[in-house]
Amino acid sequence: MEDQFEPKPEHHFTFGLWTIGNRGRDPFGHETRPALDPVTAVERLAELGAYGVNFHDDDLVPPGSSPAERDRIVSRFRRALDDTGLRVPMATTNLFSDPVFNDGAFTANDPDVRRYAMHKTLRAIDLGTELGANVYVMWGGREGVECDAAKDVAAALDRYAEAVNVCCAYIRDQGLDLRLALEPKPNEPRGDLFLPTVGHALAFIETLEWPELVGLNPEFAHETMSGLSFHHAVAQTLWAGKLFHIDLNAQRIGKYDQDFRFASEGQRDAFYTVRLLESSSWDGMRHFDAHAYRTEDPEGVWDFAAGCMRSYLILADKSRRFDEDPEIAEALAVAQTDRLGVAQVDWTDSAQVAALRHEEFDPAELSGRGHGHERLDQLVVELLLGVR
Ligand code: DIG
Ligand code: MN
Ligand code: MN
Repeated sequence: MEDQFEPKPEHHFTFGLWTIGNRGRDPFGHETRPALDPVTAVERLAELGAYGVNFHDDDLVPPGSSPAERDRIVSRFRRALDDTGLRVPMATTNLFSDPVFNDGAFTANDPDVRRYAMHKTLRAIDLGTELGANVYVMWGGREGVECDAAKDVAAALDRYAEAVNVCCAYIRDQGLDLRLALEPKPNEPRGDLFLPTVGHALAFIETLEWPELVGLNPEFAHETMSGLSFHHAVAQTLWAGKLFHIDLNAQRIGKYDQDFRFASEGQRDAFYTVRLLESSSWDGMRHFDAHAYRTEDPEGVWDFAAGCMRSYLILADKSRRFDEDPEIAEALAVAQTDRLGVAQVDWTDSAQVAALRHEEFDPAELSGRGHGHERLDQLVVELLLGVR
């Protein structure tokens, strides 16, 4: 019998080369796995039913490669894509590994470093679009500070905006079918990062020259690190029309960026996130920006990748069961969830606003109305525990 949770390309599951290629190094230990050939990554992801693969420029073309080596690498990678049917929906730049970015890339105090970071990004945009990417992620891993006296935050945000505007200008000038997706994170590897949450990033986008070209790539672990609800962050990003991409993984509140296998932690937030993506019919990539435990051998990496996709499909099935469950439907009615979507006052009608000011209310009667949230939440818990 077919496994109903078997990943297929139409599910739009993608992985970055740096995720399945993560070699297990951490701040306190060396690599535990050998390097993964990008072509092998493509072949194994295709076997597992993934839709696509993403990369940072340096993941595919090692820094310092000659133009001839670059072309050879790209041709070989493209052959693997053609042979397997795997796509490249997203690309991004590594502006965090090279020591040159130790004080930031777009927000480095040194203008020569800022110019180099923009140059590297424009080249990486060419590489990504050459292989078919139509979303370009910008994660500012080094855009931040430890020594607060050394960094003028307003000036840093001006420079961040300058770099994003330059990239948008390049996209427009080259006529590229590409949109930028900023990826917020509160800290790590810098003490504090600029654009730390979805909220900061949404406000930042509105200051840009071409805000319509710029959206977000929210990450489960990054909002969770701050103790925030990830699915609320995604809901507001969708509400703002700015969900251009998403980084799915798992994370425990208050810990370092764990980038665990999707749904291995935070199952409730993961469930509501999947429910949101599926019920909003969002057709973007379900990208897993995560990696296998350091304990895993090379084969364990593919257990990790399969687990990410399988758990997503299981939670999508739970969401369908939620919609079909009569007791949950009844509990939703008691909670009046359908009434939140109904506007109450046309603020352009002065008579309505004035009438509201003089309307009579009985707060005591209003406060006595029950909501049935305990029963509703218990039904959801039982759904997730597999007894409904
Ligand atoms: C880490 O969360 C970041 C980098 O891996 C990459 O730039 C981005 C793409 O998803 N996520
Ligand atoms: Mn992360
Ligand atoms: Mn990420």
